[in-house]
Amino acid sequence: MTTLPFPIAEDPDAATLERGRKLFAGETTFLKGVVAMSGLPPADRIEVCFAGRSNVGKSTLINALTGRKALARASNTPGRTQEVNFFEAGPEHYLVDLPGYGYANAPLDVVKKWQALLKSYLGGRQSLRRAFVLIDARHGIKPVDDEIMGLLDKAAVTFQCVLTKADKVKEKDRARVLDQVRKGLAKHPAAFPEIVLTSSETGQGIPTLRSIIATLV
Ligand SMILES: Nc1nc2c(ncn2[C@@H]2O[C@H](COP(=O)(O)OP(=O)(O)OP(=O)(O)O)[C@@H](O)[C@H]2O)c(=O)[nH]1
Ligand SMILES: [Mg+2]
Repeated sequence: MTTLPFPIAEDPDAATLERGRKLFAGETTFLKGVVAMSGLPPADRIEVCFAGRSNVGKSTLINALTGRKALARASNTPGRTQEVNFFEAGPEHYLVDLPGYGYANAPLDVVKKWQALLKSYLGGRQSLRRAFVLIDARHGIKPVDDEIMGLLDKAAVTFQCVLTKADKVKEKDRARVLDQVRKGLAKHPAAFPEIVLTSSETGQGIPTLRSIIATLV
């Protein structure tokens, strides 16, 4: 049997699941929203961030991980998250909700400002252990995603692809999109060799993602 490149992450063992559960069982609190690199908190925790196109489900995923309905502001209006938002999960972890990219309808100067911040954050944050790059499971990797992945390659930031909205994928599209995503990831040296398939709606993949975050060192 040949192993597929970029397999979907398997369910963690019971002990690892428990570490993930524990990390997110405590309170997660909003620390601050940052609009410039100078506002970043000290880089003294294990930090993970959630990047992706506008509306892909970054804020909703943070809410699902933390079990809070409205910790991170999610909305149907693309461009909802406009700052780099820091959340404290336990005493050692930061979760970072990023502004979406690839949203064309916001005023250009505003978009330019977020994008510049997004890029300097992704390229220049020492304590960033892993970037989760969220991809809509219905649509696959778009050119803007590929651009961000290229930036992460250059910055040598390991990134892991998280497919979102798995509950919305039609069975007939699933294999095709996965294939497209795997081929796209194969071009990126910074891509972590496992994909996480998630749905914030059904909870699919959420315990796995919690465990992945909890076991980063
Ligand atoms: N069905 C379904 N809908 C989802 C899922 N995740 C997010 N959504 C919906 O997608 C929309 C956008 O979600 P957000 O979490 O605000 O997206 P975002 O990536 O934070 O968007 P920006 O902040 O604009 O970059 C909302 O209407 C969510 O309810 C999911 O797993 N399943
Ligand atoms: Mg958001």
